[in-house]
Amino acid sequence: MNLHHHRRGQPLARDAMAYVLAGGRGSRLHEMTDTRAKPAVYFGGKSRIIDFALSNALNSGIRRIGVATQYKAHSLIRHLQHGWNFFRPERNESFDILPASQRVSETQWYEGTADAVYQNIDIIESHDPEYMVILAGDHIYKMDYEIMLQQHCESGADVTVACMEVPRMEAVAFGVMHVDGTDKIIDFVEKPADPPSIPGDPDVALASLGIYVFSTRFLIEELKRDAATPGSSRDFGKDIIPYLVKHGRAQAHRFSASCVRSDEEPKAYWRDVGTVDAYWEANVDLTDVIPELDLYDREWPLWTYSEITPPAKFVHDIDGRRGSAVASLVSGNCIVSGSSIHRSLLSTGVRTHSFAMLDEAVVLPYCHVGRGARLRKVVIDRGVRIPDGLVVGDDPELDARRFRRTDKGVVLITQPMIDRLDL
Ligand code: ADQ
Ligand code: ADP
Repeated sequence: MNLHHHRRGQPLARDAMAYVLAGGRGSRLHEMTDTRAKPAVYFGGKSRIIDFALSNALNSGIRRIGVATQYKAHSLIRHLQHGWNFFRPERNESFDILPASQRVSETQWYEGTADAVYQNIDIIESHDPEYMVILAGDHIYKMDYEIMLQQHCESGADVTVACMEVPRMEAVAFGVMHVDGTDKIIDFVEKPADPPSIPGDPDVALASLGIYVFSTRFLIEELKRDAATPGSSRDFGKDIIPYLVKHGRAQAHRFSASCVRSDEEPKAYWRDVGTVDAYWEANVDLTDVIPELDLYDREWPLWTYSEITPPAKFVHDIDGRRGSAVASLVSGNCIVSGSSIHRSLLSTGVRTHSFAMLDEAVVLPYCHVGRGARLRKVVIDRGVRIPDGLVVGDDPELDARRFRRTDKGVVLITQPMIDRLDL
Protein backbone atom coordinates (compact mmCIF):
# COMPACT_ATOMS: atom_id res chain seq x y z
CA MET A 1 0.00 0.00 0.00
CA ASN A 2 1.31 3.40 -0.87
CA LEU A 3 0.72 5.67 2.08
CA HIS A 4 0.84 8.81 0.06
CA HIS A 5 -2.30 7.71 -1.75
CA HIS A 6 -4.52 8.48 1.17
CA ARG A 7 -2.89 11.72 2.17
CA ARG A 8 -4.76 14.84 1.29
CA GLY A 9 -3.17 18.28 1.31
CA GLN A 10 0.06 19.06 3.14
CA PRO A 11 1.47 16.70 5.73
CA LEU A 12 0.77 17.97 9.22
CA ALA A 13 3.07 15.47 10.89
CA ARG A 14 6.08 17.71 10.37
CA ASP A 15 4.38 20.33 12.54
CA ALA A 16 3.56 17.80 15.23
CA MET A 17 5.29 16.36 18.25
CA ALA A 18 4.54 12.84 19.44
CA TYR A 19 4.49 12.49 23.20
CA VAL A 20 4.69 8.90 24.34
CA LEU A 21 3.51 7.97 27.84
CA ALA A 22 5.74 5.11 28.87
CA GLY A 23 5.64 5.26 32.64
CA GLY A 24 3.15 2.58 33.59
CA ARG A 25 4.16 -0.69 35.12
CA GLY A 26 1.74 -3.08 33.47
CA SER A 27 1.33 -5.17 36.62
CA ARG A 28 -0.68 -7.92 34.90
CA LEU A 29 2.50 -9.06 33.18
CA HIS A 30 3.73 -10.04 36.65
CA GLU A 31 7.42 -11.01 36.79
CA MET A 32 7.97 -9.80 33.21
CA THR A 33 7.71 -6.25 34.54
CA ASP A 34 9.54 -6.78 37.83
CA THR A 35 12.64 -5.19 36.36
CA ARG A 36 11.38 -3.30 33.35
CA ALA A 37 8.44 -1.10 32.38
CA LYS A 38 5.81 -2.63 30.11
CA PRO A 39 6.89 -0.58 27.07
CA ALA A 40 10.36 -2.17 27.40
CA VAL A 41 9.05 -5.73 27.32
CA TYR A 42 10.34 -7.71 24.32
CA PHE A 43 7.86 -8.45 21.56
CA GLY A 44 8.00 -10.30 18.26
CA GLY A 45 11.50 -11.71 18.56
CA LYS A 46 13.52 -8.58 17.86
CA SER A 47 11.65 -5.58 19.17
CA ARG A 48 10.17 -4.10 22.30
CA ILE A 49 6.58 -3.00 22.76
CA ILE A 50 7.38 0.74 22.59
CA ASP A 51 8.92 0.32 19.13
CA PHE A 52 5.42 0.09 17.66
CA ALA A 53 4.29 3.54 18.83
CA LEU A 54 7.66 5.09 17.97
CA SER A 55 7.77 3.47 14.52
CA ASN A 56 4.22 4.71 13.89
CA ALA A 57 5.35 8.24 14.72
CA LEU A 58 8.41 7.98 12.50
CA ASN A 59 6.53 6.36 9.61
CA SER A 60 3.79 8.98 9.90
CA GLY A 61 6.40 11.67 9.29
CA ILE A 62 6.69 12.96 12.85
CA ARG A 63 10.23 14.07 13.67
CA ARG A 64 9.82 15.43 17.18
CA ILE A 65 9.27 12.86 19.89
CA GLY A 66 9.20 12.95 23.69
CA VAL A 67 8.96 9.84 25.86
CA ALA A 68 7.83 10.24 29.49
CA THR A 69 9.21 7.46 31.67
CA GLN A 70 8.68 6.62 35.30
CA TYR A 71 8.41 3.04 36.57
CA LYS A 72 11.62 0.91 36.30
CA ALA A 73 12.83 2.95 33.38
CA HIS A 74 16.41 1.77 33.19
CA SER A 75 16.15 -0.86 30.48
CA LEU A 76 13.63 1.31 28.60
CA ILE A 77 15.94 4.31 28.65
CA ARG A 78 18.88 2.22 27.53
CA HIS A 79 16.84 0.83 24.66
CA LEU A 80 15.77 4.33 23.60
CA GLN A 81 19.34 5.61 23.75
CA HIS A 82 20.63 2.70 21.70
CA GLY A 83 17.87 2.48 19.13
CA TRP A 84 16.16 5.83 18.82
CA ASN A 85 18.89 8.35 19.22
CA PHE A 86 19.24 9.39 15.58
CA PHE A 87 17.13 12.55 15.49
CA ARG A 88 19.06 15.69 14.55
CA PRO A 89 18.28 19.12 16.01
CA GLU A 90 19.80 20.83 12.98
CA ARG A 91 17.06 19.23 10.86
CA ASN A 92 14.43 20.47 13.31
CA GLU A 93 14.16 17.00 14.82
CA SER A 94 14.25 16.01 18.46
CA PHE A 95 14.07 13.00 20.73
CA ASP A 96 13.66 13.68 24.44
CA ILE A 97 13.62 11.07 27.17
CA LEU A 98 11.70 12.64 30.03
CA PRO A 99 11.98 10.77 33.34
CA ALA A 100 9.83 11.97 36.23
CA SER A 101 12.30 14.21 38.00
CA GLN A 102 10.76 16.90 40.16
CA ARG A 103 11.24 19.41 37.41
CA VAL A 104 8.12 21.40 38.27
CA SER A 105 6.71 20.32 41.57
CA GLU A 106 8.13 18.85 44.73
CA THR A 107 6.45 15.51 44.17
CA GLN A 108 8.93 13.22 42.60
CA TRP A 109 6.54 11.28 40.39
CA TYR A 110 4.18 12.16 37.63
CA GLU A 111 0.74 11.96 39.17
CA GLY A 112 -1.45 10.99 36.23
CA THR A 113 -0.82 10.92 32.50
CA ALA A 114 -1.70 14.61 32.11
CA ASP A 115 0.84 15.52 34.78
CA ALA A 116 3.46 13.59 32.78
CA VAL A 117 2.90 16.14 30.02
CA TYR A 118 2.32 19.18 32.26
CA GLN A 119 5.68 18.79 33.99
CA ASN A 120 7.45 19.09 30.65
CA ILE A 121 5.55 22.03 29.15
CA ASP A 122 8.74 24.08 28.93
CA ILE A 123 10.46 21.37 26.87
CA ILE A 124 7.47 21.05 24.56
CA GLU A 125 7.39 24.83 24.10
CA SER A 126 11.08 24.87 23.28
CA HIS A 127 10.36 22.63 20.27
CA ASP A 128 7.36 24.76 19.29
CA PRO A 129 5.19 22.11 17.61
CA GLU A 130 1.80 23.17 16.24
CA TYR A 131 0.14 19.89 17.27
CA MET A 132 0.62 17.29 19.95
CA VAL A 133 -0.08 13.60 19.41
CA ILE A 134 -0.34 11.96 22.83
CA LEU A 135 0.25 8.21 22.79
CA ALA A 136 0.74 5.25 25.06
CA GLY A 137 3.95 3.29 24.70
CA ASP A 138 2.42 -0.07 25.42
CA HIS A 139 0.23 -1.16 22.53
CA ILE A 140 0.85 -3.20 19.40
CA TYR A 141 -0.61 -1.59 16.28
CA LYS A 142 0.27 0.23 13.09
CA MET A 143 -1.35 3.59 12.57
CA ASP A 144 -0.77 6.64 10.39
CA TYR A 145 -1.12 9.57 12.78
CA GLU A 146 -1.07 11.96 9.80
CA ILE A 147 -4.61 10.89 8.92
CA MET A 148 -5.76 11.56 12.48
CA LEU A 149 -4.02 14.97 12.44
CA GLN A 150 -5.81 15.87 9.20
CA GLN A 151 -9.16 14.91 10.64
CA HIS A 152 -8.39 16.97 13.73
CA CYS A 153 -7.69 20.06 11.63
CA GLU A 154 -10.65 19.61 9.33
CA SER A 155 -13.14 19.17 12.16
CA GLY A 156 -11.86 22.08 14.24
CA ALA A 157 -12.25 20.03 17.42
CA ASP A 158 -10.44 20.88 20.69
CA VAL A 159 -9.31 17.29 21.01
CA THR A 160 -9.55 14.25 18.77
CA VAL A 161 -9.64 10.84 20.45
CA ALA A 162 -8.85 7.64 18.55
CA CYS A 163 -11.41 4.92 19.11
CA MET A 164 -12.32 1.41 18.12
CA GLU A 165 -15.32 -0.86 18.57
CA VAL A 166 -14.64 -3.65 21.09
CA PRO A 167 -16.78 -6.40 22.63
CA ARG A 168 -18.78 -4.64 25.35
CA MET A 169 -17.45 -6.72 28.24
CA GLU A 170 -13.84 -5.94 27.28
CA ALA A 171 -14.59 -2.24 27.47
CA VAL A 172 -14.25 -2.25 31.28
CA ALA A 173 -10.52 -1.60 30.72
CA PHE A 174 -11.07 1.42 28.47
CA GLY A 175 -12.54 4.87 28.33
CA VAL A 176 -15.93 4.32 26.67
CA MET A 177 -17.70 6.94 24.58
CA HIS A 178 -20.96 7.79 22.88
CA VAL A 179 -20.86 9.74 19.63
CA ASP A 180 -23.47 11.57 17.57
CA GLY A 181 -24.00 11.14 13.82
CA THR A 182 -20.92 13.28 13.08
CA ASP A 183 -18.71 11.33 15.53
CA LYS A 184 -18.66 14.20 17.99
CA ILE A 185 -18.20 12.64 21.44
CA ILE A 186 -21.26 13.35 23.54
CA ASP A 187 -20.46 11.18 26.53
CA PHE A 188 -17.30 9.61 27.97
CA VAL A 189 -16.81 7.35 30.99
CA GLU A 190 -13.40 6.09 32.08
CA LYS A 191 -13.27 2.34 32.73
CA PRO A 192 -16.98 1.80 33.54
CA ALA A 193 -17.90 -1.37 35.42
CA ASP A 194 -20.92 -1.76 33.15
CA PRO A 195 -19.85 -0.30 29.79
CA PRO A 196 -22.56 1.35 27.70
CA SER A 197 -22.99 -0.20 24.25
CA ILE A 198 -23.26 1.52 20.89
CA PRO A 199 -26.80 2.18 19.67
CA GLY A 200 -28.20 -0.84 17.89
CA ASP A 201 -25.67 -3.40 19.12
CA PRO A 202 -25.81 -4.34 22.80
CA ASP A 203 -22.60 -6.38 22.60
CA VAL A 204 -20.31 -3.67 21.24
CA ALA A 205 -18.84 -0.56 22.87
CA LEU A 206 -16.82 2.30 21.43
CA ALA A 207 -13.49 2.38 23.29
CA SER A 208 -10.85 5.09 23.49
CA LEU A 209 -7.38 3.91 22.47
CA GLY A 210 -5.74 6.58 24.64
CA ILE A 211 -4.42 8.38 21.54
CA TYR A 212 -5.19 12.10 21.55
CA VAL A 213 -4.50 14.99 19.17
CA PHE A 214 -4.54 18.59 20.40
CA SER A 215 -3.21 21.85 19.13
CA THR A 216 -0.26 22.54 21.39
CA ARG A 217 -1.50 25.92 22.52
CA PHE A 218 -4.88 24.54 23.52
CA LEU A 219 -3.36 21.53 25.28
CA ILE A 220 -1.07 23.67 27.40
CA GLU A 221 -3.99 25.88 28.49
CA GLU A 222 -5.99 22.78 29.37
CA LEU A 223 -3.13 21.23 31.35
CA LYS A 224 -2.76 24.44 33.33
CA ARG A 225 -6.48 24.63 33.95
CA ASP A 226 -6.51 21.02 35.11
CA ALA A 227 -3.48 21.53 37.34
CA ALA A 228 -5.32 24.35 39.08
CA THR A 229 -8.46 22.26 39.59
CA PRO A 230 -8.71 20.91 43.13
CA GLY A 231 -9.34 17.17 43.28
CA SER A 232 -8.17 16.43 39.76
CA SER A 233 -6.16 13.23 39.40
CA ARG A 234 -4.26 14.90 36.54
CA ASP A 235 -5.12 12.21 34.07
CA PHE A 236 -6.26 12.37 30.45
CA GLY A 237 -8.79 9.55 30.73
CA LYS A 238 -10.15 10.55 34.14
CA ASP A 239 -10.06 14.34 33.97
CA ILE A 240 -9.11 16.12 30.74
CA ILE A 241 -11.15 14.14 28.22
CA PRO A 242 -14.37 14.00 30.31
CA TYR A 243 -14.05 17.78 30.92
CA LEU A 244 -13.65 18.54 27.22
CA VAL A 245 -16.55 16.28 26.27
CA LYS A 246 -18.74 18.39 28.60
CA HIS A 247 -17.29 21.86 28.14
CA GLY A 248 -15.51 21.79 24.80
CA ARG A 249 -15.56 19.91 21.54
CA ALA A 250 -14.18 16.40 21.47
CA GLN A 251 -14.25 14.43 18.26
CA ALA A 252 -13.82 10.68 17.79
CA HIS A 253 -11.40 9.33 15.20
CA ARG A 254 -12.00 5.81 13.95
CA PHE A 255 -8.89 3.65 14.15
CA SER A 256 -10.10 1.85 11.02
CA ALA A 257 -9.54 5.10 9.05
CA SER A 258 -5.84 5.37 9.87
CA CYS A 259 -4.84 1.82 10.67
CA VAL A 260 -2.03 0.74 8.36
CA ARG A 261 -2.42 -2.71 6.82
CA SER A 262 -0.28 -4.51 4.31
CA ASP A 263 -1.93 -6.61 1.63
CA GLU A 264 -1.18 -9.62 3.82
CA GLU A 265 -3.17 -8.46 6.81
CA PRO A 266 -6.79 -9.57 6.95
CA LYS A 267 -8.08 -6.90 9.34
CA ALA A 268 -7.26 -3.91 11.51
CA TYR A 269 -4.89 -4.97 14.30
CA TRP A 270 -4.63 -3.35 17.74
CA ARG A 271 -3.59 -5.25 20.85
CA ASP A 272 -2.94 -4.45 24.46
CA VAL A 273 -0.57 -7.27 25.35
CA GLY A 274 -0.96 -6.43 29.02
CA THR A 275 -1.55 -9.94 30.38
CA VAL A 276 0.65 -13.02 30.15
CA ASP A 277 -2.04 -14.75 28.08
CA ALA A 278 -2.47 -11.86 25.64
CA TYR A 279 1.29 -11.43 25.40
CA TRP A 280 1.93 -15.10 24.71
CA GLU A 281 -0.90 -15.31 22.21
CA ALA A 282 0.06 -12.20 20.22
CA ASN A 283 3.63 -13.48 19.96
CA VAL A 284 2.71 -17.03 18.97
CA ASP A 285 0.16 -15.68 16.44
CA LEU A 286 3.13 -14.26 14.54
CA THR A 287 4.10 -17.81 13.61
CA ASP A 288 0.85 -18.27 11.62
CA VAL A 289 1.30 -18.66 7.87
CA ILE A 290 -0.60 -15.40 7.38
CA PRO A 291 -0.45 -13.59 10.72
CA GLU A 292 -2.85 -10.82 11.57
CA LEU A 293 0.14 -8.56 12.18
CA ASP A 294 2.67 -8.27 9.37
CA LEU A 295 6.17 -7.49 10.68
CA TYR A 296 7.59 -7.74 7.18
CA ASP A 297 5.76 -4.78 5.62
CA ARG A 298 8.43 -2.65 4.00
CA GLU A 299 6.00 0.25 3.59
CA TRP A 300 5.68 0.50 7.38
CA PRO A 301 8.94 -0.73 8.83
CA LEU A 302 9.27 -1.54 12.50
CA TRP A 303 12.36 0.24 13.75
CA THR A 304 14.17 -1.00 16.83
CA TYR A 305 17.55 -1.35 18.48
CA SER A 306 19.02 -4.63 17.54
CA GLU A 307 22.42 -6.01 18.39
CA ILE A 308 24.81 -6.84 15.60
CA THR A 309 24.81 -10.62 15.64
CA PRO A 310 26.10 -13.59 13.71
CA PRO A 311 23.36 -15.46 11.78
CA ALA A 312 21.10 -18.03 13.39
CA LYS A 313 22.49 -21.54 13.03
CA PHE A 314 20.89 -25.00 12.95
CA VAL A 315 22.91 -28.08 13.89
CA HIS A 316 21.89 -31.77 13.78
CA ASP A 317 21.86 -34.04 16.80
CA ILE A 318 23.97 -37.24 16.80
CA ASP A 319 21.20 -39.17 15.07
CA GLY A 320 21.06 -36.53 12.36
CA ARG A 321 17.29 -36.24 12.83
CA ARG A 322 16.64 -33.10 14.83
CA GLY A 323 17.93 -29.58 14.61
CA SER A 324 15.22 -27.48 13.05
CA ALA A 325 12.62 -24.84 13.67
CA VAL A 326 9.39 -24.82 11.67
CA ALA A 327 6.59 -22.29 11.76
CA SER A 328 8.89 -20.22 13.97
CA LEU A 329 10.69 -16.87 14.16
CA VAL A 330 14.40 -17.22 14.91
CA SER A 331 16.56 -14.16 15.63
CA GLY A 332 20.28 -13.58 15.17
CA ASN A 333 22.88 -15.39 17.25
CA CYS A 334 20.55 -18.32 17.96
CA ILE A 335 21.97 -21.83 17.77
CA VAL A 336 19.38 -24.57 17.47
CA SER A 337 21.39 -27.66 18.15
CA GLY A 338 19.69 -31.01 17.79
CA SER A 339 16.35 -29.61 18.98
CA SER A 340 12.86 -29.63 17.49
CA ILE A 341 11.17 -26.25 17.53
CA HIS A 342 7.62 -25.58 16.45
CA ARG A 343 5.39 -22.44 16.50
CA SER A 344 7.90 -20.59 18.67
CA LEU A 345 9.82 -17.32 18.79
CA LEU A 346 13.49 -17.33 19.62
CA SER A 347 14.89 -13.89 20.45
CA THR A 348 18.52 -12.92 19.98
CA GLY A 349 21.15 -15.27 21.37
CA VAL A 350 19.01 -18.25 22.36
CA ARG A 351 20.73 -21.65 22.55
CA THR A 352 18.76 -24.88 22.49
CA HIS A 353 20.52 -28.19 22.98
CA SER A 354 20.10 -31.73 21.73
CA PHE A 355 16.75 -33.51 22.08
CA ALA A 356 15.07 -30.36 23.43
CA MET A 357 11.54 -29.77 22.17
CA LEU A 358 9.80 -26.41 22.12
CA ASP A 359 6.21 -25.92 21.08
CA GLU A 360 4.45 -22.54 21.19
CA ALA A 361 7.30 -21.10 23.23
CA VAL A 362 8.14 -17.41 23.46
CA VAL A 363 11.83 -17.33 24.36
CA LEU A 364 13.40 -13.99 25.27
CA PRO A 365 17.05 -13.08 24.59
CA TYR A 366 19.99 -15.14 25.78
CA CYS A 367 18.09 -18.11 27.18
CA HIS A 368 19.63 -21.56 27.22
CA VAL A 369 17.42 -24.59 26.88
CA GLY A 370 19.16 -27.70 28.19
CA ARG A 371 19.35 -31.15 26.61
CA GLY A 372 16.11 -33.05 26.44
CA ALA A 373 13.97 -30.27 27.92
CA ARG A 374 10.38 -30.34 26.64
CA LEU A 375 8.48 -27.07 26.90
CA ARG A 376 5.00 -26.32 25.65
CA LYS A 377 3.01 -23.05 25.86
CA VAL A 378 5.65 -21.10 27.75
CA VAL A 379 7.09 -17.60 28.03
CA ILE A 380 10.74 -17.72 29.12
CA ASP A 381 12.18 -14.48 30.49
CA ARG A 382 15.52 -13.04 29.40
CA GLY A 383 18.64 -15.01 30.26
CA VAL A 384 16.89 -18.00 31.85
CA ARG A 385 18.82 -21.28 31.89
CA ILE A 386 16.40 -24.17 31.49
CA PRO A 387 17.92 -27.28 33.11
CA ASP A 388 18.44 -30.50 31.14
CA GLY A 389 15.33 -32.62 30.93
CA LEU A 390 12.87 -30.09 32.39
CA VAL A 391 9.31 -30.77 31.24
CA VAL A 392 6.69 -28.03 31.20
CA GLY A 393 3.20 -28.39 29.78
CA ASP A 394 2.39 -31.99 30.77
CA ASP A 395 1.33 -31.60 34.39
CA PRO A 396 -0.68 -28.42 35.07
CA GLU A 397 -0.54 -28.76 38.85
CA LEU A 398 3.19 -29.25 38.95
CA ASP A 399 3.68 -26.35 36.53
CA ALA A 400 1.50 -24.10 38.68
CA ARG A 401 3.52 -24.97 41.79
CA ARG A 402 6.87 -24.34 40.13
CA PHE A 403 6.12 -21.42 37.85
CA ARG A 404 3.41 -18.88 37.09
CA ARG A 405 0.70 -20.70 35.22
CA THR A 406 -2.30 -18.75 33.88
CA ASP A 407 -5.86 -20.05 33.77
CA LYS A 408 -5.43 -20.54 30.06
CA GLY A 409 -2.41 -22.74 30.67
CA VAL A 410 0.42 -20.41 29.66
CA VAL A 411 3.48 -20.90 31.87
CA LEU A 412 5.79 -17.97 32.61
CA ILE A 413 9.32 -19.02 33.63
CA THR A 414 11.92 -16.72 35.21
CA GLN A 415 15.38 -17.49 36.57
CA PRO A 416 14.43 -17.14 40.26
CA MET A 417 11.69 -19.76 39.69
CA ILE A 418 14.29 -22.08 38.14
CA ASP A 419 16.69 -21.43 41.03
CA ARG A 420 14.01 -22.50 43.52
CA LEU A 421 13.39 -25.83 41.75
CA ASP A 422 14.26 -28.94 43.68
CA LEU A 423 15.39 -31.17 40.84
P1 ADQ B 1 -4.90 3.14 30.71
O1 ADQ B 1 -3.99 2.61 29.70
O2 ADQ B 1 -5.40 2.18 31.74
O3 ADQ B 1 -6.15 3.87 30.02
P2 ADQ B 1 -2.97 4.61 32.17
O4 ADQ B 1 -2.70 3.52 33.12
O5 ADQ B 1 -3.08 5.99 32.70
O6 ADQ B 1 -4.32 4.41 31.42
O7 ADQ B 1 -1.86 4.54 31.07
C1 ADQ B 1 -1.80 5.25 29.86
C2 ADQ B 1 -0.38 5.25 29.37
O8 ADQ B 1 0.37 6.16 30.14
C3 ADQ B 1 0.35 3.94 29.49
O9 ADQ B 1 1.17 3.80 28.37
C4 ADQ B 1 1.21 4.07 30.73
O10 ADQ B 1 2.42 3.35 30.58
C5 ADQ B 1 1.47 5.53 30.77
N1 ADQ B 1 1.52 6.12 32.09
C6 ADQ B 1 0.68 5.90 33.12
N2 ADQ B 1 0.98 6.68 34.17
C7 ADQ B 1 2.06 7.40 33.80
C8 ADQ B 1 2.85 8.38 34.42
N3 ADQ B 1 2.56 8.79 35.65
N4 ADQ B 1 3.90 8.90 33.74
C9 ADQ B 1 4.15 8.51 32.48
N5 ADQ B 1 3.44 7.61 31.83
C10 ADQ B 1 2.40 7.06 32.46
C11 ADQ B 1 -5.93 4.83 29.01
C12 ADQ B 1 -7.08 5.81 28.93
C13 ADQ B 1 -8.36 5.08 28.54
C14 ADQ B 1 -8.12 4.34 27.26
C15 ADQ B 1 -6.93 3.41 27.39
C16 ADQ B 1 -6.59 2.71 26.08
O11 ADQ B 1 -7.21 6.47 30.17
O12 ADQ B 1 -9.43 5.99 28.40
O13 ADQ B 1 -9.27 3.62 26.89
O14 ADQ B 1 -5.79 4.16 27.77
O15 ADQ B 1 -5.61 1.76 26.32
P1 ADP C 1 15.94 -6.06 29.98
O1 ADP C 1 16.03 -7.44 29.43
O2 ADP C 1 15.62 -6.08 31.43
O3 ADP C 1 15.05 -5.17 29.23
P2 ADP C 1 18.44 -5.12 28.83
O4 ADP C 1 18.08 -5.65 27.50
O5 ADP C 1 18.69 -3.69 28.85
O6 ADP C 1 17.39 -5.44 29.95
O7 ADP C 1 19.71 -5.91 29.34
C1 ADP C 1 19.77 -6.78 30.44
C2 ADP C 1 21.19 -7.21 30.65
O8 ADP C 1 21.53 -8.42 29.94
C3 ADP C 1 22.16 -6.18 30.18
O9 ADP C 1 23.09 -5.92 31.19
C4 ADP C 1 22.78 -6.81 28.96
O10 ADP C 1 24.03 -6.29 28.74
C5 ADP C 1 22.82 -8.26 29.40
N1 ADP C 1 23.26 -9.19 28.36
C6 ADP C 1 23.78 -8.88 27.18
N2 ADP C 1 24.27 -9.94 26.56
C7 ADP C 1 24.03 -10.99 27.36
C8 ADP C 1 24.32 -12.40 27.29
N3 ADP C 1 25.00 -12.92 26.29
N4 ADP C 1 23.91 -13.18 28.29
C9 ADP C 1 23.26 -12.65 29.34
N5 ADP C 1 23.01 -11.35 29.47
C10 ADP C 1 23.39 -10.52 28.49
